[in-house]
Amino acid sequence: MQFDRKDYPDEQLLHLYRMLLFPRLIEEKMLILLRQGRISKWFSGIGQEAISVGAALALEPDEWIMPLHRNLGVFTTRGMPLRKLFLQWQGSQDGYSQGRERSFHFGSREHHICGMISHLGPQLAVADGAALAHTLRGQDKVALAFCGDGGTSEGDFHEALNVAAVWDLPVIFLIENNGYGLSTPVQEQYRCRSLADKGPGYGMEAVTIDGNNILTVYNTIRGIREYCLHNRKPYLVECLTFRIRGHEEASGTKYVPQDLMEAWRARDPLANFEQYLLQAGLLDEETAARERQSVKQQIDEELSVSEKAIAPDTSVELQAVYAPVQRLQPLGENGNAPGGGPLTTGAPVRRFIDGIKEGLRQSMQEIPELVLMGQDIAEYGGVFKITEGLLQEFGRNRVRNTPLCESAIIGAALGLGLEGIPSVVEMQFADFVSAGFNQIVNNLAKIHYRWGQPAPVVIRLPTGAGIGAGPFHSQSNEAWFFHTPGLKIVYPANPADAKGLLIAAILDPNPVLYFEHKALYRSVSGPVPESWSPAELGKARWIRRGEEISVIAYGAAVHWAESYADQHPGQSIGILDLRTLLPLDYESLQEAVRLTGKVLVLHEDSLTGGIGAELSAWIQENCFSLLDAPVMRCASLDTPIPFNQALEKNYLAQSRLDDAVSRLLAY
Ligand SMILES: Cc1ncc(C[n+]2csc(CCOP(=O)(O)OP(=O)(O)O)c2C)c(N)n1
Repeated sequence: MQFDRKDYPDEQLLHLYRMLLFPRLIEEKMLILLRQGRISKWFSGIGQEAISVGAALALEPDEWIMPLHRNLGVFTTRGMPLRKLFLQWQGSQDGYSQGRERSFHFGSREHHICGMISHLGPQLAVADGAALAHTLRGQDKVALAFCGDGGTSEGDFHEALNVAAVWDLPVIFLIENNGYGLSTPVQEQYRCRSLADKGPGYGMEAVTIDGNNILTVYNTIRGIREYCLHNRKPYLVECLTFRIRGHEEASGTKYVPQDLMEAWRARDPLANFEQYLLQAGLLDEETAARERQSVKQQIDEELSVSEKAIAPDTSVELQAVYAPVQRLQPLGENGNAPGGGPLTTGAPVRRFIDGIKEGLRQSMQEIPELVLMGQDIAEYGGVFKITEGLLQEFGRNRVRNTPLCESAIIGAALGLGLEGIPSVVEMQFADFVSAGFNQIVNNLAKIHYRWGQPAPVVIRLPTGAGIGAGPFHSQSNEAWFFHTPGLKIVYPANPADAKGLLIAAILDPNPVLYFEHKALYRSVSGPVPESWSPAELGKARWIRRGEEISVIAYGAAVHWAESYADQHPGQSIGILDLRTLLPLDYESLQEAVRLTGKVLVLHEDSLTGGIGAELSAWIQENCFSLLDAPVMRCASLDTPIPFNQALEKNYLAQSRLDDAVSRLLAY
């Protein structure tokens, strides 16, 4: 192996050597602990350490790295205290994730390391977001994301590289091509000659290098970093290496041909660099042994401290899910209805869509770093024209047209959040959020619980049927997310809430899904306070109180209930607008039961597994003695949403409301 030391002083080379020793010797120790059952699972990076160490050293300490499961060398090179790492792997309260995450699935803001989720590819777009944050702030910093050869086959790889290229982001995408994805050899993973060949396809420079040569990795990544900053562009680097041990310790390496293994063993990054240092006279056998001994001693000492691991505190589990809300501003003087209070009267009357527009525009004015992202939202103003004019007022940096890639944009929003920049992502239609589902339910939703990182991201979802738009432009998909801890879900039904709840969502450090019903945009009007004031999340509001039955609804269904009640003045019908689905206002639910003893849950989404199922279950469990009838649900049919107007009308819950109310009244 040839080493090019450039003009590095001897101490620097010895530092590289020492940095290589840490992951290797820690891992050797951990393999013993694994056999003793003291840690549960181990993904080996033996043979690949030069990549983690070389890349981490080539970056500045405050540049974000998105490592994966074989990058122990990133964690050690960034100087994370070993005892805390050991505590992490033992699942201790004092580890980085307080016992909530395993192996390498954790991050640390202090060390600018973003914790991975198991799905691998989603890390790449998060790097886009971090690089975007630096770009917007005019900082000379790159972000670096790791990816395996297997991970390059994921759609997230394509989306993230494309976004970085289109947005000219200084991201280093580093592929560790170690020959196998679990047991799948590269011949079954891709057909290009080399993975670096993919770079030019995205309009990106790319190179393939020897990933087992620490100086090659270090020199190359340093050079690439300079390139990215100078040219404001991303770069793809493929590091050739090999996985010497099994995918994880239980799975072995039987499927690897012996000669291939031997050839790569001879290319061991640590042994080869050590040999080079010995030959260059920078190291002798004795010093090498002393170095190893000193690292081993440090590992043993830190390990003995970590043996006093503390069991996690189970009492704070539910509080750990959400980041605490600190930024809510006081309510405006002109009385924007807080929580479940009555709607403001006297404020100017606006349409539902204007409530959203105002909430967005004023938030952009009040929060100088707030970024909007979405397809066609800039010049075109979005397909519903909600962002019209915002480009002119706030500029292209903050009002960003995106390529057609929901997953990467939601991932990028999380990356902005790493740097404390809040963002609002517009789904063109709520239906398309399925293409970004993984980032929402696994990355955004879980990140605070997993390692304490807030995700200040609002996703706007134009939702709902009633406009003859067929199965893929009409769905109510709030229930897909309702089941996921860590998300908040708001669903306004009137213009004041459209504004106030949107502002609250933007000020919230947690991921908030903001459902906006398309059919309400231009059909519903009402007073909207002029001030920039958040409504309170998690508070329902009584539209009217009744004595015979209580209808619990949200979104367009609130208007169905109102119009039904208007048409039946002889019936005393209370209507509770939930406004926020997560968190739910349980007090108001209980009040709904107490007032009438008869509850109908009305929603536009299909019946089975909808929000009504949960509300009904909760009421029956907690308010049984207050009930005079079973909780009933009126929901849409359990079919996809049909296009034909008569079919759509038949699909929607509204067509069965009369029957549901009559049955409940008669009970
Ligand atoms: C989306 C997804 N599918 C499947 C898996 C299971 N899995 C975990 S690691 C892995 C192989 C990854 O291969 P590669 O990207 O080459 O990384 P390596 O493990 O070789 O470092 C697979 C299939 C996963 N984690 N995520």
